[in-house]
Amino acid sequence: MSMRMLALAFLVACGGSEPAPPPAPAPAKAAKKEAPKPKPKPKPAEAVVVKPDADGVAHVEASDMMKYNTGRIEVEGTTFKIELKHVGSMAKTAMGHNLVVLQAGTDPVAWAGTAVTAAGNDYIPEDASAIIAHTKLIGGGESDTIEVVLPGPGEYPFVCSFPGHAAIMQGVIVAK
Ligand SMILES: [Cu+2]
Repeated sequence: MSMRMLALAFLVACGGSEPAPPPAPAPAKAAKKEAPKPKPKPKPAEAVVVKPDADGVAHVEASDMMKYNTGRIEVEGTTFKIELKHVGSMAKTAMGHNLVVLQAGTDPVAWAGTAVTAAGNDYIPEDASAIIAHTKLIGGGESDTIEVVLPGPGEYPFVCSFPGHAAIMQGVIVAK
């Protein structure tokens, strides 16, 4: 084979062909992106409902994150118990928590404002007229259980009276 023949053969083999057709469009179904699955969000505490267990005890947790695990306690009747458990590890002087049940209609944040001066009494003010029941002030790893006797069915605010906690650490007891 001469050089000329080789060159021709090369041209025939590789040159002058039609441009390749564009790739066929993928079927619409395959092209459609699957919607990303929404990530499970932690429920805000307000959305978590706590009810008394078989022994009539409503279990509430408080943490080093300055939060209760619930913003709503639902009870049947007007007598029940609340166990407050501090699931954190911080000392009560730094991240103390209590749970104070207040008379219906009491503004928990405004009331807690009157409690900040009562450091000597674990933030339970001398004027206890708005208080229905309250736990001790506790630190990490501690718990306290109290009996609550409500004056009747209705909605009663509860709050932590440790300074600065009331705006976040509050909720409502709904008694039917
Ligand atoms: Cu607190």
